[in-house]
Amino acid sequence: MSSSTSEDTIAAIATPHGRGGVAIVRISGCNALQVAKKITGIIPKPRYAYFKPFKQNEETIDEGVVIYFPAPHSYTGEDVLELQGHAGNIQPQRVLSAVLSCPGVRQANPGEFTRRAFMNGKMDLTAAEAVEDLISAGSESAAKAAMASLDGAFARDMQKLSDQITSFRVNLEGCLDFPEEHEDFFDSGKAIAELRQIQTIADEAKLKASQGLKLTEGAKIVLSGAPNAGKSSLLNALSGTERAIVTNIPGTTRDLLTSDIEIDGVPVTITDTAGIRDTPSDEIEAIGIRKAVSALKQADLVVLMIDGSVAPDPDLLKKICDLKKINSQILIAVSKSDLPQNSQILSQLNSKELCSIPKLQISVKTSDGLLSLRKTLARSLGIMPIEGVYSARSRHLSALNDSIEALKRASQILKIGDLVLCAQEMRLAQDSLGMITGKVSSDDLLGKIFSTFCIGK
Ligand SMILES: Nc1nc2c(ncn2[C@@H]2O[C@H](COP(=O)(O)OP(=O)(O)OP(=O)(O)O)[C@@H](O)[C@H]2O)c(=O)[nH]1
Ligand SMILES: [Mg+2]
Repeated sequence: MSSSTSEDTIAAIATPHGRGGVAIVRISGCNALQVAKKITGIIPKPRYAYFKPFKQNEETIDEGVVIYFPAPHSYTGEDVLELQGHAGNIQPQRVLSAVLSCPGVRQANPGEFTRRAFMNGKMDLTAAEAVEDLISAGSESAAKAAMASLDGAFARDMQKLSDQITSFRVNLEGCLDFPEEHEDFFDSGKAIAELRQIQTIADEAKLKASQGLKLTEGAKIVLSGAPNAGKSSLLNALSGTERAIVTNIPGTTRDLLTSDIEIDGVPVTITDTAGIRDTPSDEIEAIGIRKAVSALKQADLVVLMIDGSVAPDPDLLKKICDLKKINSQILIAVSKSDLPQNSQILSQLNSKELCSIPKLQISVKTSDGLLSLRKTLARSLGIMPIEGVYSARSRHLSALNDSIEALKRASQILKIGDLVLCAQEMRLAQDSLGMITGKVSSDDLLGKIFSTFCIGK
């Protein structure tokens, strides 16, 4: 890849909007030095910091530090200039306007600096995407995983996998080119074992990436159940806050209430909902129930709360089956275990229809069962605390899955001795890996990826 592919010079504010210590206007492209001359009056030496007034048409609009990073030793691989001035709601915008008035400079699009870094070979696609994941990390573990990807851990695993596939393909293709020497050249037993080893590496990478995806995307848990079941009490207990109003009046929660917690490092949003009942007391409660149903559809996991201390709803089983139709990922928490429990409820919940749903008893009053609940939530959400996790996105997982599927097919085909088809599947497996790191990419894909970035990155 060439070290500079873009003709126009781009500029943007690289720091967050609002009050703060410093705001940085970043400029990248071949006109960066002219911008330095026009705004600061100097041609800065590479990587030296100068304190200068920033001027527009003789008027001093700010003052601060100017640093110049010539290509290719910069974030984007192009000439980069940084103007570090005062932060604030207005000031950085004034500096940016002055920069944009320089010839050949335009406002950067979202993610355009990082896109240029990728195009100029400064980073592969997993690292470029990790930049955005790092910025939007919702937990320390998510930030750690994003940093691992930015540091190349994901790309290295993909490279290792790709290298193994290459060496396998070299043997295989060699054998196809010289079929008469097939017998001596190709040991099918060894090849099957080698392919198994490649599949193991791919499966390990998938596990790390799928945990990374959970860290990047987080998870959504929705609390559901009849009025007074204890949903809001549980939201408060899990989040350690008094986020929700708790009373013994059925129908206390009307609107959706959310709280962000962490489960084994994964950022989880818990949504408390209006208790669902057939006869809402008024229109407000009815709207709340409709919103609750819509939240249920989008949840990764629904915690259905059932008050274990009262006589069961005669339609309990039907209601659980109806809920399963809205969202099949359910966990049942029988609440108020500190009070005498109604034996009918427990026997109904043990019925055959519900045997596949995890169930546990909890008490928010005594905290009994809350630790087990957190563990069960983690298990139900597929959260596994494993080493070496790197941040990933669903497009990575789907490409990795495609690769793993192609490897599986290759392995079956190899066993029946069709080397031509096996070679084709191995090529497909390798191409899918290329989609992850960006060796195989299209403008469309890059457009989609970088458009989700913030401006200035
Ligand atoms: N003894 C006991 N009482 C509880 C427990 N959890 C909740 N409660 C009580 O049950 C009542 C209802 O609790 P909420 O958390 O408001 O119930 P909810 O499901 O949010 O109710 P709605 O908002 O009306 O749908 C309150 O009086 C709580 O103090 C528990 O574990 N033990
Ligand atoms: Mg409530």
